[in-house]
This record gives sequence, structure tokens and C-alpha cells, in this order.
Amino acid sequence: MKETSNIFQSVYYKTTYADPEKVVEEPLIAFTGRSNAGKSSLISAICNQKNLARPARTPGKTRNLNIFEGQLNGKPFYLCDLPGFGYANLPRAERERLGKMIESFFLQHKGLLISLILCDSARWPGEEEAAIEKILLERGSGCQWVFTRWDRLNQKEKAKARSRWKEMGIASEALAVSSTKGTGLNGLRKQLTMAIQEYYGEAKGFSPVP
Ligand SMILES: Nc1nc2c(ncn2[C@@H]2O[C@H](COP(=O)(O)OP(=O)(O)O)[C@@H](O)[C@H]2O)c(=O)[nH]1
Ligand SMILES: [Mg+2]
Repeated sequence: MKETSNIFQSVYYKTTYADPEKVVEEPLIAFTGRSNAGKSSLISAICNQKNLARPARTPGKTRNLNIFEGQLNGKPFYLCDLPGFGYANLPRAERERLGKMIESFFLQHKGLLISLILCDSARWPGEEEAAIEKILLERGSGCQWVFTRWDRLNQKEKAKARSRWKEMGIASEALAVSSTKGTGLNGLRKQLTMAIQEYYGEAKGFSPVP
């Protein structure tokens, strides 16, 4: 079926911004989360291209924002790999500045289609993740919790993660994924494809994720 084919397979790197306020691309799917949450790996995995976003291979460029472009029936969409907040190797002031810059991006960017808030499945989301969710909810902009590195958890740890999500009140919206094993990726691709179709008014007749 054409609608369910992987439109992310032909996504390619477009450009890099040092200043999030300069980003003009839309509709934009934002990947945000702590440094090491698995953002770059997830972009590469969704797109079935091993080194597309080069996970952890650009240590000097942690503050940059990378844009990838794809097309749905000839119409563009963009994936955005945001700088990771909470980067341990940065001085505190710099870390805070980066956090504010990311928040301001979520407050201001007009072309946000959906934002994926990534968090390592082994962790509780922190204040930064909650702040971004709050901004998006207040704006009425779509967001999706994505819990990464699911393959690294044993059964007991998975149960613990699920009870954590329940306690946070996000159990029904939490998506568990593994970029290495492929867990959850098809569901996420379908959800994103639908969001792009809706944006372009092409949603009719598309069956949601079973
Ligand atoms: N086992 C496992 N490791 C992962 C997965 N996703 C990312 N990683 C690893 O976690 C580290 C951080 O990932 P990366 O994508 O660079 O995180 P980013 O800083 O958020 O872009 C890297 O060493 C990845 O290889 C996953 O699904 N499973
Ligand atoms: Mg990265």
C-alpha cells in the first residue's frame, strides 16, 4: 500500500543551524531530549539509513541543530535533530543558556508539526522534558513521549518503566522504541506519516496504526 510505505527512506540531510531562531523549515518534526537520549539514532533508524544523523560522532557540534528533508507525494517535510540539553561536559552557565535556547525554539517556531520528546527508558524524565511538554501543551502543538533504548531493559525494568509512566499520567501516550532492534519504529513512522498527511489535507482514507 502506497500510504503505508516508508516515506522516511529517502530523507536526506539538508542543513545545520547554530541558532534555532533562524530555522524556517516547515512542517517540522522535532526530536528533542537530553544529550545521549538517542535522538540521532532514532532519526537514522526511522529513515533506515545507518549514519544519516551520525549518532555521537559530532561531539564538537552538540550545540547545532540539524535539519533533514523528506517528501510525501512531492511535498516537503522536515526532521529536526535538536541539541541535547543537560550535556554534562558543558559549564553550567552554558548548559542553562542552551536549555533556554531550546525552550525558546519550542515557544516560537511556527512550523512545528509534532515534537517527539525522547527519554532513555531507564530514566525518569526531568525538569527540562517537562518544561518542553508544558510549552507544547500550552501552545496546543502536538507532542509525543518516546522512551528509547527499550532493548536494554529486562522484564523487571520494563515493568518499572511502565509504572513510572503511569505515575506521570502519560502511560497511554508513551511509546517505547529501540533504534537498534527496531521496536516501535513502524508505529512511529505511521503516526508521523499521518501527521504530515493531515498537514497537507491528505489524511482521508488512511487507516491508523492497528
Ligand atoms: N542499545 C541501544 N543503544 C542505543 C539506542 N539508541 C541509541 N543508542 C546508543 O546511545 C548512545 C546515544 O545515542 P545518540 O543517538 O547519539 O543520542 P543523542 O545524543 O540523543 O543524539 C549511542 O551510543 C547510541 O549507539 C537503542 O535503541 N538501543
Ligand atoms: Mg545526537
